[in-house]
This record gives sequence, C-alpha cells and structure tokens, in this order.
Amino acid sequence: MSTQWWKNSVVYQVYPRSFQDSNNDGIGDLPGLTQRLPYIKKLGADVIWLNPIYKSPDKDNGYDISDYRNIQDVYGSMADFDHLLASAHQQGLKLLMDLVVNHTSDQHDWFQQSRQSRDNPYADYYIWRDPVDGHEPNNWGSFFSGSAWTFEPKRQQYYLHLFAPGQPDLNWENPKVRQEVYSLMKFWLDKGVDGFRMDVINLISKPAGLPDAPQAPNALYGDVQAAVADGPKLNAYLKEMNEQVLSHYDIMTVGEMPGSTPEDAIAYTGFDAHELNMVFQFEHVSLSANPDPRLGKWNDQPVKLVDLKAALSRWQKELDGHGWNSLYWNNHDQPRAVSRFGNDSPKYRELSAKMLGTTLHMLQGTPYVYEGEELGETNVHYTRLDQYEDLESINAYNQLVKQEKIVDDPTMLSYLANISRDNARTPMQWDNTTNAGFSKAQPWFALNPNYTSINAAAEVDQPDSVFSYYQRLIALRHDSDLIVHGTYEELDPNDEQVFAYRRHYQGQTLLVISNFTDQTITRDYQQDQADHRVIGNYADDLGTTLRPYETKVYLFK
Ligand code: ISL
Ligand code: CA
Repeated sequence: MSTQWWKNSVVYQVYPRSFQDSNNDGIGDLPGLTQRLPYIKKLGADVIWLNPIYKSPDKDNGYDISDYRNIQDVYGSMADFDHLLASAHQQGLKLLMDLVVNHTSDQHDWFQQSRQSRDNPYADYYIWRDPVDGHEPNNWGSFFSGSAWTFEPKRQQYYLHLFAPGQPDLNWENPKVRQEVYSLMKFWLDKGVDGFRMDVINLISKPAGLPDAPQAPNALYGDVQAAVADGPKLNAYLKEMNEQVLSHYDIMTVGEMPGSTPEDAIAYTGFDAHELNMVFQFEHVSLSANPDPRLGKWNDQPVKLVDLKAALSRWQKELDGHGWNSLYWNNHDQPRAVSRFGNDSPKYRELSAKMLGTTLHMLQGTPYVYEGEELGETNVHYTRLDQYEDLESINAYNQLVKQEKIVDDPTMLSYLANISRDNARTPMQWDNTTNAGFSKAQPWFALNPNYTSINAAAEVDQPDSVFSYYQRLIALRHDSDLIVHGTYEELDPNDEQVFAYRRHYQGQTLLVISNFTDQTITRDYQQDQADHRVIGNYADDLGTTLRPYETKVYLFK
C-alpha cells in the first residue's frame, strides 16, 4: 500500500523542547511548532520528524515514556497535537512520530506493576533476572554509563536497562508486549500521522540466554551494543510489525540502528524485506571513536576525509537497487555538522555549511535536515561541566574522570565540547532579540551566544544565506530524477582534500566536487565540458580551481 513518497522527500527534524516556546515557560511546545510550520514549508521540506512528545518524566528528554497515548504537559494537549497535525497536512507537510519501544520509563504503569511481584499480569513485560552469586546477571554496561542492570528489592531481581535505570527494556519475547506496541502504533496512525522514526529498533531482540558481552581489558563493563544489536528475532519482529501494522498504511518508516552495516540495512529495509523503509546508520558519525575502547565515542579528533568518503560511498554503492539510504550529518544526538565536518570560524562557516549541504543532498537517499542546520548553527563550545544538561554527557564525565580516572578534567571537557549531544540541543536561533525569539522567559537550556549574528531572521530573505542555499538544494531534488534515483560513482577515494562523485541516470551525469579544506587547490574532472553548473557556493566559477570549502555541481548531458 506504500506509494514510496519518501523517496523524493526531504525531512526536517524538530527537537520540540528547543524549537519554539509559545507560552513563555522557557520550553518549546506544540503550539510553538504549529506557528513555525510556514518556516519549514518555506525551506521546502516535505516531512517533519518530531522527537518524542509523549508523557515522560524527561530523564532523557522524552526518550523515557510513561504514557504513549498522551502528550507531555509542557508540550501542550492532545487538542494541540491534533491542531498541529491538521495544520501540517493543510500546508502539505507530513509528520513522523518518534517511536520509542525498546524501553519505557520506569514510571510507565506497566513497569510500576511489573516491579511489584514475580506473578502479576505485567510481570513479564520487562526483562527480569535473578542475581548470580549476589550480583548482576551479566557484564552488560549501559549506554549511559554504569551497569545495565538495577536491583528491585520487591522482586529480589534485577531488571535490564540498556540506557538509564529510568528506561527499563521491554520484553519483546512476550507476545502481549508486541500487541501493546502495535496497538499504540495504530492509535497514532489512525490519527493520521505519516510514519515513525523508530528509536534503537535494532536493540529490541536480546540474544538467547543473555551471555556476557565482549569486554575490553580494564573496562568496567562489556560492550552492550556488540552483544545486543541485530538480535536473533529482530527480522521476525519487524516482519510481524509490518504485517500487522505498517503495511496497512501509506507511511514512511526509518529505524535507528546503531552499529548496522549495509548488509543489515538490506536485511531489515531492503525493497524485498517487507519490514521498514530505511535505517539511520552510524558509520559516518562514529569514525573518530577513541582508540581506547573504554572511552567509546568520547574524543576530540577531527574525522579524516578519506574515512568519511569510504563510509558514505560504501552505503551508496551497497544499497543502490536494494534499499534506500537516510542521509544525515547531525541530529539531536550528534554535534553540529558545520563544527564537526566543516569549519565554524566566522570566515568559513557559511561556505563550509553550504559545502556540506551540497555533498549530502546530491547523494542517493532521503536527506534529513536537523533544526538550525539550515542556518549553519554551530556547536556551543562549553568549557565547564555545569553547563551541560544531557545525562549521557554528565554520566560519562563522572564515570571516566571521577570514578575510573581514565582521563583528566580538561581532556574530558574537550571531548564533551567536541561530541556531546548538548551541542545540538541549544534553542533554535530565530532572531537577534531576547532569547533569540525562542521564548520570552529564561530558556530551559542556555542559548548559543552567537544567536545575535546567526539566526533565521537574518537569513530567510537573504539570497546568499545558508538558508537560501538549502532551499535551492531541496528544490533541486524535487525537480530531478537524476538526484533522486541516479547511481553513485565514487571518485578518487584516497584524495584527502576533495570529496568528488558522479551520479548517473538515463544518459545524464551529475558531477559533485567539494573542497573540504581552507586551501585553494585545483582538480580537473573535465568540468569545462559540462552543460552547466547547477549550484555552487561561490558566485563565479573558476573551472578547475577550488577555493576554500568550494563546492560545485555540474550537469553533463
Ligand atoms: O549515540 C550513541 C552511539 O554513538 C548511543 O548513545 C546510542 O546508540 C544512541 O544515543 C541512541 O539514541 C536514541 O536512543 C536513546 C536516546 O537517548 C537518544 O536521544 C535516541 O536518539 C535512548 O532512547
Ligand atoms: Ca512552552
């Protein structure tokens, strides 16, 4: 029943807490988003992915849900949601919800019941195990530091939480749990939402017997992602979900799958798989991982262009004809694209933001724009721990600096400044008035002080802005089957300065050349023989010369 509209769509991600506050309590909300729909429409996006807005104690900003069928008070009411959805649809925008069903909040009624005893109707809704020799049942560590197990005195058992203790994992082995999930999905789909982004969906099937995970020397815990990702029943669960729910609606689905390979993506989202439409893979955002496995994602190293190209090229080539890519540089869990892959100094920020946008949007797949990316928003460059809010960042600091003493304070602060999720979570920069036009009250989380110069008001009607450039990138995709469907040809994978590729479709070729450095260099891809330059981030074109962060796209007929 799918019409595959997602293949020529561009998605705009809204982190509701930080998008627009309408009632001046300092927290973004649904009426605020509704007011700003014309902005998203003006950019040209087709679909909005909304991070979780359900009832939640907000230990992990909504990724700990206590009631799947109601709206978190600070975001508004169900009437506000219905109004948002109707307004979006009226304006030709679709709306994707975040589906967080690997775990719930510990405040969810199912867990409140489950924890009471070993024999209540909800006893098997979560993953409970007896202690082994008086301690945790295995060596799994949580993604948010510490053990993945917490002891419940009432049951004299441990429950599993791959994330925080307030995020107990649901037991997908229990058919009742699966039916609960399908039922809540139908609740939202029957309201008319246009699909789901599925949170860590490749973690829902745990390995039989919950064996210990591989553990690095001197590490406190085993690597839970290696132990749990792409578990034995994942295919079966997703097929069942597709059969019982997804296939009955004309929707779009994207599964967040940390650690997945192109082979996994084809297995779960391939055109013949009858499961999901696409995955969020993590390869290109995990390249600078710390060589010390105990430090995992925490590092302050720039990514090597050769590695970045290899990762993206592999996904382009392997999925072509078999599955569909999700294209993203950043989201609410990743630092800002221009700071991470470009250059956020005043001199090169706009040029490099446009260069990155071009490099990504000319690939095959569905592009995702994270709020503020279209303005070239930057990392916040915090220098003190008390400026951070995110539990992943704070827990990691406490474990690595205070408890394990593997890194010192300045080093960890430099890791956080480089890669903390909080970089993406500062409030949206609308204008240069008080609190960037986000709220009249003190925002829940400090603004990036550069909002006085980097903001939407300064960019929307300015033809040279990053915003206007993103508008053109999105419009190009809407007009071009070559950009949507063309096959990918990798060029010069060992070039350490330039990311170049071609796309081919029905006798036409698109050539994309991006200079990732602040140097002027030359590269000859016979661009002089092109029909014309389709887009570029410098006004004129100097042929084989590539100025700092220059990007250009040519059409060959
Ligand atoms: O970022 C990670 C690996 O690089 C991991 O922490 C993890 O895979 C990732 O954070 C998963 O993210 C999703 O689920 C989390 C939530 O906190 C994130 O915001 C969400 O995107 C738990 O629900
Ligand atoms: Ca509010």
